Parts: sequence; structure tokens; C-alpha cells
Amino acid sequence: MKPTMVLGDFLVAYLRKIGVTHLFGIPGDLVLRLFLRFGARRGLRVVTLSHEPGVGFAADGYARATGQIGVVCVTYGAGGHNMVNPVAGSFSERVPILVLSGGPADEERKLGTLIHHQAKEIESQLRIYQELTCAARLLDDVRTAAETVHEVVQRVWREQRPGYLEVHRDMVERRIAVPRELLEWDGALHFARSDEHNVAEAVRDTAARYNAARRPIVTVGIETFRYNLTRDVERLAETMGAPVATTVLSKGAFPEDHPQFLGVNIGAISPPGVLRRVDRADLVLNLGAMQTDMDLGSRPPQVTRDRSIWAVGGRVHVSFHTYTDVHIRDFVRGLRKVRLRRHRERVRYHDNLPRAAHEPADPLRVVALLHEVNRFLHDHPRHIVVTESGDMLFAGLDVRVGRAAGYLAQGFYASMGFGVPGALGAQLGDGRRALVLCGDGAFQMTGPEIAQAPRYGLRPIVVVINNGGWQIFRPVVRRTELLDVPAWPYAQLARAWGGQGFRVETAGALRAALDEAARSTSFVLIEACVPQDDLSPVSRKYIQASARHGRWVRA
Ligand SMILES: Cc1ncc(C[n+]2csc(CCOP(=O)(O)OP(=O)(O)O)c2C)c(N)n1
Ligand SMILES: [Mg+2]
Repeated sequence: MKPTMVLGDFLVAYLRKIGVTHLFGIPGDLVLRLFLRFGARRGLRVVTLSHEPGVGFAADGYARATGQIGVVCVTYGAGGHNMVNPVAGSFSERVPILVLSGGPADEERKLGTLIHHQAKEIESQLRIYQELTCAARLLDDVRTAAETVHEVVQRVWREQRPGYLEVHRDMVERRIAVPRELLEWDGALHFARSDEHNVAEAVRDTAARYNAARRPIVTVGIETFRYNLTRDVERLAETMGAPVATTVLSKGAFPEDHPQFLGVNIGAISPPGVLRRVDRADLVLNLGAMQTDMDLGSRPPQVTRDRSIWAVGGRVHVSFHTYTDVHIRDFVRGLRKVRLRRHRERVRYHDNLPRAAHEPADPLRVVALLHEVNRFLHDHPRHIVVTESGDMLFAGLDVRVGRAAGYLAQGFYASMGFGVPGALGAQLGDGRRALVLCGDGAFQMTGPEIAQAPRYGLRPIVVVINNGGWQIFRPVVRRTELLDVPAWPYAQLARAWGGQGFRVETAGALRAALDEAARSTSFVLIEACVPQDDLSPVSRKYIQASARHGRWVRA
């Protein structure tokens, strides 16, 4: 960085300084100059995909897998608006993304005509992003541009939510002043600080209640993962010796082969063993879990407030009182320093799968598919599992990921289309091979982005569960033809796009295809055919529970 710089070069230098290596984007005339600066030599590794939603999901998957900020660059209007859904998902699920958009030059705006890609007003896109980010700013002043960038990025990091910067095309080559503090800054971003006194008291209060409890359990939420606390939480849990559950959104944030791991808590539709243990708990210590309908299985919380301690969003709620300005990092680290009673409960892992009872020649069903995936992961643990909205979002909760494996899903925002591009981004950032479980309907949204994999040397394994449509709704829809999607020749397409393709109809053939995939040097697509009315155990429970409460009526 230098005291005065061209804005475009400053952005590249700034992003490099904070450790960003990749930029995901699609160019357009209103962003081309900026885009080309990023792609210049000594710039960033530019990753382009076919469609902005794919780009956004890839940046999100990259950020989830690496814990770094995912950066996207889009053109104004058509590009920016196409990016809205992935960014909304990143906002909901606390993923740090920085969106850079182009825009029309000053003199174009002065023409008084409408400008191509414009929707309502020139400022409309900025306003849309103000709604979807923790900070959204237009860089239109050379005197303050550098500080504005820094402010937005610091917010993104502190809040682990998306931010937005709009750079109109006549600004890219303007010279800006870079303040001394930024020139001397080491590039380290910091999380929010807590109030020490509040932390101390929240920790004391928590420890006293915890030490008095006889049957406590710990719930590990997504904030612990986003704020890089996985190790601390593991050590803390080991000191406590209590069972540990994760939520739908935080699955994978605690190693599933850990002896204290109980399973995924999905509220009322949890595996019976999890449900029983949570019901018996006289204290639930909730570390960083947001309260969502998905995590609670669409029912009110099982554990009443007087039996819970809930640390999330910079606050710790102990029974009916609240400590403010207590960040999850300081809270967890504070707990690690105090004396906590050690429980020696023997914990058993629970999932929702009936015992494997399939023969290799049996027609493939979802339960057998999950057993085969678990078998594969047991033999090949170094994978990141990515599950896609639809039955696989619920089915995936029964995939057991151990210490080496990661697990990524939009467990709350649940947008279809995340799976394949999210996996590409995750693999680019993390290096481990991704294993994607994706429905046929969802694959038809963004799955063709898999054609980009060979260009980037990526070789995920994508299992497309072909049940002939949007079948998660089948139990509650009478006119089932409304759920049909066309039959694509998935395996053939995969071959045409430079990968390997298989179509399997039996459990044995799936096993063989997965084993073949393990050896493959390209990406692999396995079309796994299952009956139209076959759903995973969790989806069945979810639909039954929702139907009982009148949310899903048969229509
Ligand atoms: C972007 C988006 N559009 C619509 C939905 C609603 N939705 C949830 S699951 C689903 C069907 C998914 O179909 P498929 O991928 O084949 O999975 P299946 O239900 O068959 O398991 C739909 C349409 C959604 N979650 N996201
Ligand atoms: Mg389907």
C-alpha cells in the first residue's frame, strides 16, 4: 500500500493484506475495470462460474470452509440482483462475505436517461443490500474511500455477516488517499471485545449453576464455529464430561467421533436417544446456537429457560437474566479458566437410521444410501460433506462426519442451489475433496456449475438422488405431477462435462460407484435412483410433525 493509490489497486492491496486469495465473480461493462484489476498479475485468483447464484454460493462455501472472508465481484443490476439470494443466505447463517459491485459513472447518471441494468433508481441496489448486509456503502469520495472499505470489512469480520461495497466505474482509476493507520496496519482483523466485568460475572454465574447441576448437557451452535472456537469448545467439553449435541445448522462444529458426542438435536424430532437425554437434562449450556424453527423441529424449546444458559449474539442469558457485551469467545475462554465439576457420563451417539438391512442387489432406498455414504466416509474420512436443500438436508443429519470431515449445509436458510457451487468453493479453499448429496430438483438449479470443476482442478463427488422431482412435498400433495422435474441424463452430462458419470439403481452398485469415485482423478457424478415416495427418516418425522401442527396440509 502507498499513501495515494488508484482505488482499484487499493482494493486489491487491501484484500491481499487481510489474507484474501480468491475472488469469485462474473464481469459486466459496469464493473469491468474493477474486475480486471482483481485479475491483474499480483492480483487475486479469479474464479468465474456460469451464473451469479453459483458464484455467491461458491464464495459462501469458501468462507464456511476456510473461516476467511469470501469475496464476490458482480456487475451492477443484473449481476447484483442475481446475487441477492446467496447473500441473504450468508446473512441468515452468519457467513462473512464481501460483495463488490460496479455501477454507472457520474456522467452517465447526469444524462438523465435510464441506464441499462437499472431497476427502480440508481440507488435501489444499494438499498437492497443495506437490508441484506451488516454494512453497505457506496465508494464515491476519494478522501474517505479507504477508511470506508476498512470500516465495512471490519464489520463483516466482527459480525460474521456479509458486507457490500459499490464502486461506480468512473471511481476505479481515481486516486485516493490511504491514511497512515492503514499503511502501518498489519492486516489483522479482530473480533468484538467484551465487557470484562460482565464476562467474569456471566462465567461465575454459569459455573455455579453448572456445578450444581446433576445432568447437564452442552449444545454447540454455529457461532462457536464461525468464531473459530472449535478446539476451545472441545477442551471445555472434555473438562465438563457432559454429553454434547449440535444443532441442524451447526452439525460438524463438534467432531462426531468424539466419545461425548450425543448427536444432532432437532428438538421434538430428534433421534429418540437424544430426545430422552435432553428431556432429562436439568441444565442445558447452549454455546452459540441461534434459536431457529429448524433447530427446534418446528416446536417450542424442549428445555425451559430456567434450566438453560444461552450464549449467543454477544449476550449470555442465564435463566431469566441477561449479561450484555459478552462475546462467545470470551465466554468460552472464561469458562475454560474456572473450576467446573467433572461429570463422567458414558455417552452414546444416536442417529435416526434403522440398522442396515439391505442386500447389494436390493433396489436402492434412501436409508441404504445413507448407510453406504457412512461406510464410504468411514473408509475415506478426508472429505467435506455438503448437503443440499430437499430431503438430503434432513437425510444428511444422519451422515456421520468424524474429526477429519467437515460438514456444510444451509441448515436454516435452506436455499436450493447451494450444494454444488458451495462444494466447489469449499474445496477450492480447504483442499479436501467434497462429497455432495443433492436432489435432482436442486441439481437442476445450479448443478451444471460442476462443468467448471475441471478448469479449477476440482474433483468433487456429487451424488444426485433421482426421485423424479421435488418429492419432499409428495406426502402432502395430491396432484403429484406438479412436483415433476424432467429426466436429465445426469451421468451422460457428467461425462460430456469432463467428469465420470454413473447411474446406479441398487445399493451394491452405489457402493461400487463410490469406491470407483475414490480412485477417480476427475469429478464424479453418481445418479442414485430411488423410489419417488421414499424419504429419509428425518424428513418423514418433520413432515408428520408439521402436518400434526397444521402447517403442511394435504392439498
Ligand atoms: C431456491 C429455493 N426454491 C424453492 C425451495 C423450496 N423447496 C424446498 S425442497 C424443494 C424440492 C427439492 O427437490 P429435490 O432437489 O429433487 O429434492 P427432493 O425433495 O426430491 O428430496 C423445493 C422446491 C427452496 N428451498 N429453495
Ligand atoms: Mg428430487
